[in-house]
Order: sequence, then structure tokens, then C-alpha cells
Amino acid sequence: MQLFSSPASPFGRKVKVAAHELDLLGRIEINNASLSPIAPHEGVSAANPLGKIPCLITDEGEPLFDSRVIIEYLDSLHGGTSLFPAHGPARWRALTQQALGDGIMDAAVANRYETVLRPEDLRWPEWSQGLMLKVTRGLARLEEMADSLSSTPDIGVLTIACALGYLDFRYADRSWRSGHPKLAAWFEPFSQRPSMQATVPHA
Ligand SMILES: N[C@@H](CCC(=O)N[C@@H](CS)C(=O)NCC(=O)O)C(=O)O
Repeated sequence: MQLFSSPASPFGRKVKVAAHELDLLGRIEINNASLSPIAPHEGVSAANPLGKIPCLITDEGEPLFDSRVIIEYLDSLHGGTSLFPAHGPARWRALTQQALGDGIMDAAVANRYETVLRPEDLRWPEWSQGLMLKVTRGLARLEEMADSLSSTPDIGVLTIACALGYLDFRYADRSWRSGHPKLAAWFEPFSQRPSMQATVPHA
């Protein structure tokens, strides 16, 4: 399998962490693609018309996107413990946690484009503030639920961990740990997992 990703992408990291936890990383060749909405990557756009990473090409040559679909696919290849609780409240909790982590990453990535890519004279501070308010509210909700966050990886907590890792990478100046002590205490050991250590984002 081939994975279009980049070392900076939090969604790409999510897939890599999942693949690592499922013991499938060795079956995936990583193809680092540098791209943005204004600088698409030809190979990625050919596989994913949305021009986004991560995109997985299966051994059968089928392109799969986005991170949610790719991880469900990888999970289906794995015979052992699933990253997706099978049913009941645990399943809906994990999927909602995934949605919250994805949403924080969406807002943080969009704001990065807004503040780094967009020409300075075209920037709109209120738009940027609106995006970061989603991150602020997301962190507040995570702090409220921190006591119930699992210390073993499932689709929910691994997504949240990637979102927090992205804030460390791109928004270190915002010091998300201050004001979120329980979340920080949960993240500390989780971030030491080999899957997280092997995928620390970089430019
Ligand atoms: N919902 C997607 C989001 C993927 C995404 O936003 N990827 C960013 C990089 S982190 C991207 O490819 N941006 C390029 C673009 O938007 O054109 C997923 O879960 O995979």
C-alpha cells in the first residue's frame, strides 16, 4: 500500500498512528507530498480529486480517502483488537471523540492557511478568530471529559492526541496545556507511545 501524506499533516499522522497501533506500518510505503489549496500535488489530485492528504492507494490500486475511511480500511485488515468499539455507548463516544479531534484539526489547519498562506492584505482577523474559537471550545470540552479519556488507543483518543500534537507543533505559543491540566495529564503518557513518538510532526 502507498500512503500520500506529509510529516506536518495531523490527518496524515492520525493514519500513521493507527497503522502503527495495528502493526501495519511495515506494509505501507509513505509518499511524502508537499501541497496546499493553492499548490496542489499532481499525484495526490490524480488519486483524490479533493487534492488532500492523507490518501491511501491499496494493493489493488484503489484510492481511499479521507483519514476516517483509510483507518476503517486498515482496521478491517487487522485480525486483532479493533480501534473501533463494536457497539453501544463506547462506540458513539469514540466516534464523537474522533469528530471532535478532526474538527479541532480542521479549524487549526484552516487557520494556518489563513495566517500563513493568505497574502497579508487579504487576511480577515475575525475569520481567524472564529476558527480558533472552535479550537478553544474544543479544548474546553476535552478538559471536561479528560477523566474519561482512554489510556489505550482507540479511534477517538488517537485522533484527539494528534490534534493536541498539532497544536504543540503549529501553535506552541498558545500553550494549550495552561488551563487544561487534566487533558495535559492524559496526553503526557499517551504521547510517549511508540506510535506517537514515531510520528512527531515536523516541517
Ligand atoms: N477530512 C480530511 C482532512 C484532510 C486535510 O485537511 N488535509 C490537509 C493537510 S493536513 C490537506 O490536504 N490540505 C490541502 C488542501 O486542502 O488542498 C481527512 O480526515 O483526511
